[in-house]
This record gives sequence, structure tokens and C-alpha cells, in this order.
Amino acid sequence: MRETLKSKLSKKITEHRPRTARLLQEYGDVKVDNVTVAQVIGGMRGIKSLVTDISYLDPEEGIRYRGYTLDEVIKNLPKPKGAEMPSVEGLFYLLLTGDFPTHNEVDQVIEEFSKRRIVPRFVYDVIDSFPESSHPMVIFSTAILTLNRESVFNRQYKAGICKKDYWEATYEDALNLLAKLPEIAAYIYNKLYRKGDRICSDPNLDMGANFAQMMGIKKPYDDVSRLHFLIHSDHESGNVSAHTGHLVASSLSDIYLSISSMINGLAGPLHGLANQEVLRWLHEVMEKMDNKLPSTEEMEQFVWNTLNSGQVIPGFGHAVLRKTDPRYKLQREFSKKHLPNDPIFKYADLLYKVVPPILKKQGKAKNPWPNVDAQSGVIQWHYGVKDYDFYTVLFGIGRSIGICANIIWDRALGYPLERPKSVTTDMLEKLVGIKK
Ligand code: HAX
Repeated sequence: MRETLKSKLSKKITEHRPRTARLLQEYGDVKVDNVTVAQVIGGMRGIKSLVTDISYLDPEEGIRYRGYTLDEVIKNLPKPKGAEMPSVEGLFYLLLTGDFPTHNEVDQVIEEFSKRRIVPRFVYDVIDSFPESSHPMVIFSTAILTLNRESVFNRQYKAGICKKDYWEATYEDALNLLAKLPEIAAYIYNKLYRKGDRICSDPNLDMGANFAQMMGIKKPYDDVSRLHFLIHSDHESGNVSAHTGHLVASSLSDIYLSISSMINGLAGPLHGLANQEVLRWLHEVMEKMDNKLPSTEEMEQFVWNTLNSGQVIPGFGHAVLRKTDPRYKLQREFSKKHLPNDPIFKYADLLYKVVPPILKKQGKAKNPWPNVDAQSGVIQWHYGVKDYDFYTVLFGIGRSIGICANIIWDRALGYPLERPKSVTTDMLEKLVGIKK
């Protein structure tokens, strides 16, 4: 019998289950971490309390997918003929199984996605009913939610599925959803910004090329899309979008409910929306400068003005990273190769020089370096996607790939309902000995 992604995953799951079971049964009482008052009040920063084998974020080095750096992932994943960047379908294979697929195995996943990509009419009807002034992330989240009617997991759960098989129904839902996301996103883009002119997808293309086709943007936008989806796909489990997806799925909400929720978390300006904020901020500067590139001193003044008015500099800082984000570096390298003379790239590059010393001097941000969002919108703008409200939708497609892989594994390993415990301020004061 031909080995498919699903049969390979099934083998991996069977091999992995005893590891989790042993840790729980024999070592369940071993302490992993201590928790301080600052962490309890401060958004649970750094508390080690989630497990994922799909990616790991080292504060100094950045993200690794299945143990591989992004450079290694890009080098070792198969690429479509003539492409600079690997197929996203191969990335999904790697995230799920931990193995680099062959060309043949990637083709099988492309075929699977292609079979599942048709979006039901009722989803388009829901999208069409939104006013044009709605934010695309709201439409995107709702469109995903609407698809919950199609959930294989829900159908099988109602029919009485065995716990051990939850992951298989979830796998079906995940593939059905991931295959449709680029179609939904392109439809929203065309509705909001191109007067509804729709370009049909091509079932023979991989996800990146197909997305470029539906956006109506020529090469190398296929590689831009592949790179964008790849670098945004996962950032371990504690960030807002990943954690939301995991949390909601832990109540056995189906993949549509879970991914729609994670999209809502991603839509905040301190998280995924920062990519549109970077472009908005840069344009404010450009307007004030009459499109002329500011001198270093002028740019420094713009940065200080923003900080002094109590706002953050979007695209800089990170809750975990303490170095320049490798996702930023990859996009910068791509920009240096493909758009070195783009005025916005020059602005963004000037910021790279100017912002870190200022944030260090201000002394508040623990990480003064740029994150993924400092550069992604710059590339989109260059290739004609100038409606920056849309940028977080692109992030959302990428992030869904990693979160779907995580939710499938959550179900396979039987991770339970998430339920941390809260305390009151009175309790904290008593604990530390404050008398009132
Ligand atoms: N500009 C100005 N001040 C900043 C800053 C920035 N870029 N980054 C951090 N700070 C400030 C914080 O606002 C905080 O100030 P207060 O003490 O007054 O509250 C202080 O420095 C300490 O913050 P931190 O511990 O370094 O950072 P956090 O873990 O609290 O927050 C953030 C991390 C990413 C939210 C933060 O760096 C930020 O707001 N950055 C700008 C927005 C941004 O780029 N977000 C995208 C991050 C990447 C991501 O998730 N993408 O999806």
C-alpha cells in the first residue's frame, strides 16, 4: 500500500504516545518550573507550561521547526521547478511528521489540498454580506467560522467516535480548511480592493503559486507567498495566536472554531496586526518627509516622537526573542536581492539602523531588535498589495498551517482541557506577607 501523509503520521503518533504516557505515569510529579508573582500578574511570561514538538523558540537563536533552523528548512524542503522557495505543502508535511518529504510526497499533499480547495457558496454569501468598511481579519475569521458546518470531527463526535481516533477526524478538518484558506483570503482581497474581480485558482499549482495567481500578481510573488506562509507558520505554543488555537481546541471545539479564534488573537496590534502598523507608521513618516528618505537624525526624531507620545514602535521588540528575528533577516535578504531600490525598503532599512539604539537608550523594551513584522509589509507593498489592512490575513494563512499541525497532535496525544488556576489580589498580598 502506498504510504500517505496520513498513514505516516499514524505511525509517528503510535510511536510517540508511549513517551507522553510514560512521562505522565512515572514522572508526573517532577517540577518543571517555579512561578513568581510577576509572572502571575505579567501575562504568564516565560512559565514553562505547554508542550509542543513542532517548533521551539530560542530567545537568542530564533525559531526552529522540528529542530531545524529556517535556513535549513528552506534548503532541505523540495521546491517547485524554477522556484526559489519551497512548497508550503512540504512544510506542512515536515511540521506534522518531523521528516523532510521527497518531491513525490510533496506532490501527494499538493494533490490532497487541490481536491479539497472548493469553498461552499454559503461562505462566499457570508463574505459578500459584510460592509466594505469591515476589517479583512473580521471577514476572514467569520468565513472560517462559517465552515464549521462542514466539520468531519463534529459529525463523527456526535456519532460516537473513540477518543483514540479524534486526531483522524481533526486531520480531515485541518486539510479541508488549509486547502480553502488561500481561496477565501484572495476572495476577500478581491471583494474589498478590486471591486469583486475574481481570478480563479489553478488546481495544478502549489499553494504559493496558486495564491499568486488568485491575487493576479506575477512572479516572484509565488515565492513571496511561499516564504511568507513558511516563516509565519509556527512560533511554539505560548504566543497569543498559537495559544488561543490550542486553548479553544482543548475543549474539543472543531478546527474551524479553533482557527477562527486564533485569527482573532492574531488581529491585535501587539501581535500579527503589527505588520500593518509598520506600514501605517512608515507612511506617516513618508508623508511628513514628502516621500524623501529622511536623514538618520530626522528618522531618529520620528522614532523619539512616537515613543514620547506613549506609543510603541511597531515591528520591534518581542516577548521571547532577544536578538534580531531570523524571520526578519530572511525577508531582508529577499528584499536586498529583489527590491533593493524600493523606497519603502530603504525606509525600513533605515529603521533597522536607527530604532535598536534608541530603544536601548530608552531602556524599557527587553528586546530592541526588529521582529518578523518589521519587513513583511514592505515586500507586499512592493509587489502591489498596498492595502495594508490585508497583511494580517496573509499572516493568518501561514499561522494556520502550524496551529492545525499542533491541534492534530494535541488530539493524537490526548492533551486535556486547558484549565490553569487563578488567584485574587488578596491572596497574592497574603502570600507575600503584605498586611492591610
Ligand atoms: N516600542 C516601544 N516600547 C516598547 C517596544 C517597542 N517596540 N517593545 C517593548 N516596549 C516597551 C513595552 O511597551 C513595555 O513598556 P511598559 O513597561 O511601559 O509597559 C516595556 O517596553 C517592556 O516590554 P517587553 O517586556 O520588552 O515586551 P513585552 O513582552 O511586554 O511585549 C511586544 C512584546 C512584542 C508586544 C512589544 O515588544 C511591542 O509592543 N512591540 C511592538 C509591536 C510589535 O511589533 N508586535 C509584534 C511582535 C511579534 C509578533 O508577535 N508578531 O505577530
